[in-house]
Amino acid sequence: MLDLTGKNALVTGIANNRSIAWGIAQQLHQAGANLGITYLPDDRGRFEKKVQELTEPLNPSLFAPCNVQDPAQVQSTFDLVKDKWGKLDILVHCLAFAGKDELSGDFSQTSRQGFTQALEISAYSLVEMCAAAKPLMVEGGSVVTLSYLGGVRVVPNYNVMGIAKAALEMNVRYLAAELGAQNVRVNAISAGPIRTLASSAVGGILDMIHHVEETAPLKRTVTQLEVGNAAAFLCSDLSSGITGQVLYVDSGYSIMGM
Ligand code: 0WE
Repeated sequence: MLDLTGKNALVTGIANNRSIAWGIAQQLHQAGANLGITYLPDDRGRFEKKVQELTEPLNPSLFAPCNVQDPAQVQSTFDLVKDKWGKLDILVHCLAFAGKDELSGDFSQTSRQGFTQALEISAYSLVEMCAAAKPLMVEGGSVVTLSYLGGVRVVPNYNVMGIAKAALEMNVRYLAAELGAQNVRVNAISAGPIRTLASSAVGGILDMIHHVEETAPLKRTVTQLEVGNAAAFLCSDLSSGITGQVLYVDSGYSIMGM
């Protein structure tokens, strides 16, 4: 059934045990994948220590700093993949950032710098990583990224992140069209709201979660492990005919009109 043994999977975007990327990494490990983990380096090494301790039980065979605002770090991450593994099968992209100021108030007040930064980190980084991964995915492969409903509909305060997710979802389609020729599939998961480091920094996230619990068909939010299971499916041969898609893992919330 769902078998990822012999597959090399690079997972980006783990910050702590609430990260959706952590839910994905656990399910890929359970399915037998060989893991590589990247983390955001900072001057106090906080993420490095936290992510290293957290992921140790999954026995990652690669552990690398990767700040996507630095092209040299992206290149050295994939150089390491080439040196250690020779080939890459799975790339999991769970990276997003907008300045806190941009995630409240009037969207028209989005700054030029805030717009550029949000799109660079949250959308362009997928293009750059796919370019670096392309020559390493010699046996075909699967790329999975994380999106959110705010990229297709207006969600109060999501603001410039919505534009970044719209760009990300279109990146998925253009990348899928290009990379399909070498049997590399590219898909996104649009996850419902989950309490994570990123979302907890957002005012009103608990109200949004309660709204989902009342409105969504399943009457609850989704968990990181449920997103992880969908990601494992998209990374496996079970989804061999699926590319360029956005799969909603949101308790059905997005189908509702009232
Ligand atoms: O994509 C996200 C999180 C995006 C995010 C969150 C932060 C908070 C802290 C990006 N950058 C930052 N920068 C910070 O400084 N989500 C889908 C979660 C999320 O974020 C929201 C949401 C939801 C849901 C922001 C506003 C409104 C709803």
